[in-house]
Amino acid sequence: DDAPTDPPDGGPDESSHLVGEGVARREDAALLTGDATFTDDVDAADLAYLTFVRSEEAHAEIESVDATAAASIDGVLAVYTWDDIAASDVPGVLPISTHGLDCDPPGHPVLARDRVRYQGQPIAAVVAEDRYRARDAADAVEVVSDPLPAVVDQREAQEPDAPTVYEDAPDNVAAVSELGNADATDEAVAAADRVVEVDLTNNRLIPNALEPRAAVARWDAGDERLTVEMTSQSPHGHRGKLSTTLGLPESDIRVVAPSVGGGFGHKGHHHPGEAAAAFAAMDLDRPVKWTATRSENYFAGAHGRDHRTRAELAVDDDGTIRGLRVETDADVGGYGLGGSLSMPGWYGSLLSSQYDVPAIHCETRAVFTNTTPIHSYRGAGRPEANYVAERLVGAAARELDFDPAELRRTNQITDFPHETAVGATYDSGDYELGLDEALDAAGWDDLRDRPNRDDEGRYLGVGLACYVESTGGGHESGVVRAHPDGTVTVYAGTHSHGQGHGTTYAQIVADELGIDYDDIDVNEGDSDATPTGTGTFGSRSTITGGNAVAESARAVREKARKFAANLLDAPEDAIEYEAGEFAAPEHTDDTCSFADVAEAAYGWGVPEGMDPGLEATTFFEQEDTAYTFGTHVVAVAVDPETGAVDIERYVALDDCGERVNPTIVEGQVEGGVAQGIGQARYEAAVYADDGTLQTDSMLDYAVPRSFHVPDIQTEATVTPSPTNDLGVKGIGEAGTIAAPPAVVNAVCDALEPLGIAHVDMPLTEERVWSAIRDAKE
Ligand code: MCN
Repeated sequence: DDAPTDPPDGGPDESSHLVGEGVARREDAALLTGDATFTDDVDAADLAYLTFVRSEEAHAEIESVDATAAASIDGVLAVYTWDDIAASDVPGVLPISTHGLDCDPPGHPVLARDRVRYQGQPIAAVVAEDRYRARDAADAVEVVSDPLPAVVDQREAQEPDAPTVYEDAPDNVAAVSELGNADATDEAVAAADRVVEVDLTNNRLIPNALEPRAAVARWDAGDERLTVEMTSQSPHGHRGKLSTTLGLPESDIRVVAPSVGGGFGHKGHHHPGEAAAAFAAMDLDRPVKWTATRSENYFAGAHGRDHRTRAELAVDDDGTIRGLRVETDADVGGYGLGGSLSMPGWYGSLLSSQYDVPAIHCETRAVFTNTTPIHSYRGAGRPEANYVAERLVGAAARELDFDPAELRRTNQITDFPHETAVGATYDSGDYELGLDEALDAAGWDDLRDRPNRDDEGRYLGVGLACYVESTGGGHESGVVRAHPDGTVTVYAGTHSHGQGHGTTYAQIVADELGIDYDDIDVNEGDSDATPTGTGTFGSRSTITGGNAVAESARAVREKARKFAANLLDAPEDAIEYEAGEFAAPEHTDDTCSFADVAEAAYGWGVPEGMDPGLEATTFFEQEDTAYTFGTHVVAVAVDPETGAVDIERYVALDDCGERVNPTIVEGQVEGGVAQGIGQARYEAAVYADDGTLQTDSMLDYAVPRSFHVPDIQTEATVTPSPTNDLGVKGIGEAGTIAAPPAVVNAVCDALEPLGIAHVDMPLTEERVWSAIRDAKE
């Protein structure tokens, strides 16, 4: 019953309740038929093209950059180096948040100043009449550099003789953050019957959107205003960052995100590309386009994850968890970027997962290495935290000889709100129900009862992972504007790059206004259209943007009621409103429609005491975080001859509160699970010791193909969140959080008869086969 519903003849019945319906995504036709405009489709008269000269070395001093030959190539308009930026009024350094830092890193210059710290760092930018000449000229730029020893591993980087990425941070540690209570955790570890340990690698991932990053910058010399069309998840966020990098007031910058072919976190981050295009557009007074190649995305687009963690779970023989101690080395690459440096609460604060853990202590070190900067990849800290918690609980179940589901049930939090030992206040949930429903749907008992091996000799296993995800955060603006003909345009500060806000926001507003869904247009992605905006990340849009547009729609409805009272010549409290029609049955048989009211609101002779117009702007501020939760169950068969893992069954049960659109929610879960399986089984960025990225294309970096992704059975429970009127929680990242530990737990369960306790992600055939071979030796 969650199949997409096609609104018949231009929309569902006006009186129907659309929130909760699986309305088909209205944005797909344009995206699928090529009608949508992506950044690289943007054209302009006199458009020039920018490309970068990038460092081949991961760590080197730049001795000289000679652009003479490149600049003399026909059609080349400019070749910029750091000297050109230094000679201008432009600061030219990407801003980073230094909150909580133990050192003062110099920041990421748009073009290398004197040293490069990762392979692919931009050294010079070439602008030419077309992109081919720009590329040829880039090849003609002569860079002389003096290579330095590189370090690519965050633990090795802390060794006394390791190369230093910044003089200011001699041990390469950028920041140390602590969460929880160290003494209470020490006591719990000392008192518990046993302590279960894991040493885990959370593999470095490269976000793979269909569309590489791109920007088109235009400078209006008359207005002295910069417009940047770009692949952004957060147009207002990029406006603020560009303002710092370029030294322009925010009010002189407009950022527009046209259709964006996927973001997954890394299009929220500020990269040199858009800043260099803007610098060139202002300098040349011509529109300038920059589009990353796929390889450039691999070398120089922000990466995600890359944690190394030692963790201990203090647990009694009856299964009671007493404490959790976690020590994490988080690689932040050559230039830690904003959040990754100061480590937001999204990692440590989720370590309690669904369990009542009385004492937790987490120490996280952010470490510089000569690798591509780390920012966020779908989940941003929460998959890392959940992997630690759920692998530990999996390992504990095995040591205690407990059914992994029972061990979880024994420790699940049952009362809400619940404050964890790492300071998160879970708003609501029914964790046991979610677990039970997931186990039922998967046939857990039958899967557990299977023999260790099937007829083909494959090892059979079943695993699960529960999770809790913090969703939402901050404030968001939503504008609802009725036009004189009764149609409505909604503007929000969030940005949909695959999530389907055009559909879900229209569902919300249609319900609030009682008008036809097809009369509602949704617009996002223009920093000029809303007063401000925070953007789309952290599964925050439905909670913040959805509630903002809902509140604005309610305000519009209440104003419309006043106009209707005037049109019907009846007192306001006698006005009834249903399905787009205002009536006052005790006063008149006349009725008027929402469109009649809108026409009156913009017409001559607006009633005394009322303002003309029918629109409202709301800032929705989310005060309390909403915690999504769920349980995923995986059954696998592992071929000992080849190491191949076959996922035979995947059940995802997720609870994101009220679902605006269950079909879109399912799609979000499935996409997230596919990426979670990608992390668990295939994907990892690999560096050679000298800092050369060895996985620099899709030939080496294994993104799962459709046939690698099993059928995913999606299930749901619905626990409305008390934190917001819509009762919603976010869902955009849930799959990436639950899938990796669920898959690894299942494979470890399968390999238990061989005495294999753990295999690090990604569980490639080679790794699994090697683990089996080593175990047999
Ligand atoms: N939804 C719903 N009911 C809920 C929760 C969500 O109907 N209770 C719907 C929403 O209305 C929205 C979608 O599900 O259409 C996702 O909403 P939400 O969970 O609020 O997440 P965001 O819209 O803020 O999206 C961000 C999240 C993140 S952080 C990443 S990364 C991510 C993701 O979404 N990147 C994506 N999903 C993606 N999907 C696609 N196709 N492409 C990406 O780049």
